[in-house]
Amino acid sequence: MNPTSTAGGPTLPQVRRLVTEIPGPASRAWQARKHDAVAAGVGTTLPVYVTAAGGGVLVDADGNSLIDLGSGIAVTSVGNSAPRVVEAVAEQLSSFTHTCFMVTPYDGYVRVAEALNRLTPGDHQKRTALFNSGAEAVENAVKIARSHTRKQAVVVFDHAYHGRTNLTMAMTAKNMPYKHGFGPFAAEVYRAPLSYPFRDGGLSGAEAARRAIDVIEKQVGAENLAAVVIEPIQGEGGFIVPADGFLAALTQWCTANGVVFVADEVQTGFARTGDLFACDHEGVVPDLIVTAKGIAGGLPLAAVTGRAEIMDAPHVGGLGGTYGGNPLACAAALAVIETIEAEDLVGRARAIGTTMKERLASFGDPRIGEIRGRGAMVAVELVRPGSTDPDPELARTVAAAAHSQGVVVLTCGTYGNVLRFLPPLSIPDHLLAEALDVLELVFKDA
Ligand code: PLZ
Repeated sequence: MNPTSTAGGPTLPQVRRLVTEIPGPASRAWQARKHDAVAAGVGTTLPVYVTAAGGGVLVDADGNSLIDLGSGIAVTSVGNSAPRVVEAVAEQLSSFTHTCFMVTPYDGYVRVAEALNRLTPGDHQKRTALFNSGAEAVENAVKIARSHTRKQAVVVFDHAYHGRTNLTMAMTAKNMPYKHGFGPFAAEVYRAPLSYPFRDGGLSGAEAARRAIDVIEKQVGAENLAAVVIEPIQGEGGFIVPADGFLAALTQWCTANGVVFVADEVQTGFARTGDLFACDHEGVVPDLIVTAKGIAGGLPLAAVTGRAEIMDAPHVGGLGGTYGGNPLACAAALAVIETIEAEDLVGRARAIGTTMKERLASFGDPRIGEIRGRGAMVAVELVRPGSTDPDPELARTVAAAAHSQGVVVLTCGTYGNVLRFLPPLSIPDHLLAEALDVLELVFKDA
């Protein structure tokens, strides 16, 4: 096969094949040019330069074919260059690329809004507004909640990640690398304790919610609070699944106190967790839901969807942006939704999750403190055996070894000790099994 072939998508051979060390000479040459051309602050986890991707593989400039367990951080859930996405975007591309929806609109935007209103949790009347990135959408959810409630404070949680813009840096918990040296941060952002079953002594969902609500009531006050913003399963913070009932208790408190409950489903949305949205798992109905990443198969798109009376609060012209709901991204999103429904990717995510959790458990490794996640959003938290002391060194070692064996994995967590897996839902079973074989060996050697 021609190693420099750029034909991606599902036509790529679904194999792990290493023809050079990782990264190989061509990637190293590009990395040297990157060093001279790109701002140092933009880091790279695994500097293989990709030329094609699809199904469950990434092909690099040296002709290596790597198994993808990252999906570009939970974005290409339908697969890279998924057929319906390619076709829909190509068609849109040849019609028009941009007009600006705020100037002369087009139907793709409206169709995406209708689809999101239909698919997101709850059967109340909804409205949607489209943006470019997760962070931008989170900012807009806060603007909308403030406009609706005429209050200002925002509550977020320990270990939260909401983005890198000024307001979302304030909302994100972790200093390094996201915030360090970049302050001052936006005002009126307060942090409450999360439900983190592995580290909070096994508080029940109701107990953890009570603890959070106490902090909110004593330190903020419902009469000042516009919104509670939470990831239903935390992503960057460590794939932390709150105890059952935690989210439901928070939503109830919000409803009773005139506070907008915002679910940040940027990482968890669009079939990733084995439900269309993570909130669906417990039947939680957020007032506003923020989506991005998996929504458009790799094209930049994000959305805020929610109760009509909240969404319609800002004045006409108060929401927008040049590119929000770009026609190509909207065409991609409609194709993604069609793909999820036609290929039952919700079911596929569940099956992937079951396979992964069973295999990871079979490693029987005492340094794996917890295997957690839902659907195809799975992680292992690595600790010193017999304790909950984080072992970030092991996470780094295992990730680096997996990379050198051609398996793309990511780390996360406040303590950097969580190895996370976000395979594209288009990954074939044999590649998933092979990636887990590699991980088992890597754990043995580490
Ligand atoms: N909310 C829950 O996961 C993005 C960040 C990677 P943007 N997560 C990946 C990095 O290091 O920058 C994310 C998220 C949740 C918001 C965001 C922000 O989404 O599209 O990156 O702005």
